[in-house]
Amino acid sequence: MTRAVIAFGANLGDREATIASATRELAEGQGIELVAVSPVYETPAITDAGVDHDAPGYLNGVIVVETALEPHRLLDVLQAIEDRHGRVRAGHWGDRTLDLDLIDFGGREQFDDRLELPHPRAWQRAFVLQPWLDVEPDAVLPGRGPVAELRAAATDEVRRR
Ligand code: A4P
Ligand code: MG
Repeated sequence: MTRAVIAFGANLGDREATIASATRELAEGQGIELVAVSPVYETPAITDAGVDHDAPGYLNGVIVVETALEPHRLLDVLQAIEDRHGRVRAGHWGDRTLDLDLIDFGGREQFDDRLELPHPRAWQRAFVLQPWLDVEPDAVLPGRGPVAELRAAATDEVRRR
């Protein structure tokens, strides 16, 4: 079994309901055991142009799992759950009903056209680092360092719900 950290984000529709059912679906997945679900944070949308206070706000958090799956198979599961929740891939960093990103997979570092580990932007995002820190205070992001230090340096706004 490998410990994996998954970040969720939603800024369209009934965000709480989507996150609750996505968490349930993940927990029911073959070869996946839920370890922890973080508190949820209200965060302003980050776009290519920076913070966009006019876009609908996000709910963000992380889910820690133990899994028997290989990383690509876990990504398949995450994308299937996104699709079931009506995710339309419209525009880079566009609004979405549900985004599930694989942040860390047992400390692995790997890269191909479908999957980059760890997630390349997690290290600078308080909306990922803060909830991760809440559930794993000693976590380390491979190649980047302790999550606590990265969180202290991140400047995007997160507000606990
Ligand atoms: N992919 C590669 N590595 C990974 C990984 N570690 N986890 C590939 C998940 N997917 C990975 O993702 C595009 C492709 O990335 C996938 O096909 C997968 O094979 P996507 O989910 O279809 O599209 P995306 O999420 O729009 O792209 P991207 O670049 O991953 O966006 P980000 O970086 O996830 O940013 N603001 C707030 N406040 N909260 C948010 O959650 N999220 C985003 C999305 C922007 N602004 C936000 C938030
Ligand atoms: Mg994504």
